[in-house]
Amino acid sequence: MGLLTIIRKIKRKEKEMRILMVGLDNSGKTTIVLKINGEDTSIISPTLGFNIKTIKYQKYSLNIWDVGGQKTIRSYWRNYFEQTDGLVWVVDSSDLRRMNDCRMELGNLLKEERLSGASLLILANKQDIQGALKPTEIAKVLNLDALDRTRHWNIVGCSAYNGDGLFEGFDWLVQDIASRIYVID
Ligand SMILES: Nc1nc2c(ncn2[C@@H]2O[C@H](COP(=O)(O)OP(=O)(O)OP(=O)(O)O)[C@@H](O)[C@H]2O)c(=O)[nH]1
Ligand SMILES: [Mg+2]
Repeated sequence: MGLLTIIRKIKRKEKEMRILMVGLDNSGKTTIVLKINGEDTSIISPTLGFNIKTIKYQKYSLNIWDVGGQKTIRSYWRNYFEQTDGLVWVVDSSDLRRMNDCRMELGNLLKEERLSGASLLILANKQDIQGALKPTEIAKVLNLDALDRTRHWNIVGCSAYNGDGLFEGFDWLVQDIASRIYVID
């Protein structure tokens, strides 16, 4: 292998980001990943294990880990924490009944030392549904103001159904990670 090839390889590696998608079951994690990748979102079933997808996003390559959110398998989330650059917490903004669960699970997740350096994007998904809580309301319910002061976080309303807000959210996440990781661009 020539030196240039090696350098190119390193460079390519540098532009990789590892993103972990988490949130309660049915919040829309898998739909969001498919939508961002321009894939069909009409047939989706609950994720029982995990899916990994590598997506080209701007000049970056995102390794997206989409894990199942059902209660019985949430304990497996911890297997995916290592080397996470960006954490995407997906909320079903229309699921008022489970907002408390949502807050508690997010709270537990953020106690995790291995995730302490990860940028946190909260996606207030399903904004297309009538009666869905707005991002500001979700921020209140989830008590985001109480997050650790060193945490980089943002909340964005979106709909995986029509795509609204997804790029706004991921643009922020990718820029935030890039500004932390890549000194020279
Ligand atoms: N109306 C509406 N429905 C959505 C939206 N996003 C996802 N859904 C629907 O919500 C259901 C759950 O979506 P999934 O993407 O499977 O949710 P998930 O978070 O991956 O669920 P688990 O894999 O079980 O953790 C599906 O029926 C989706 O079609 C949205 O923005 N609006
Ligand atoms: Mg899923």
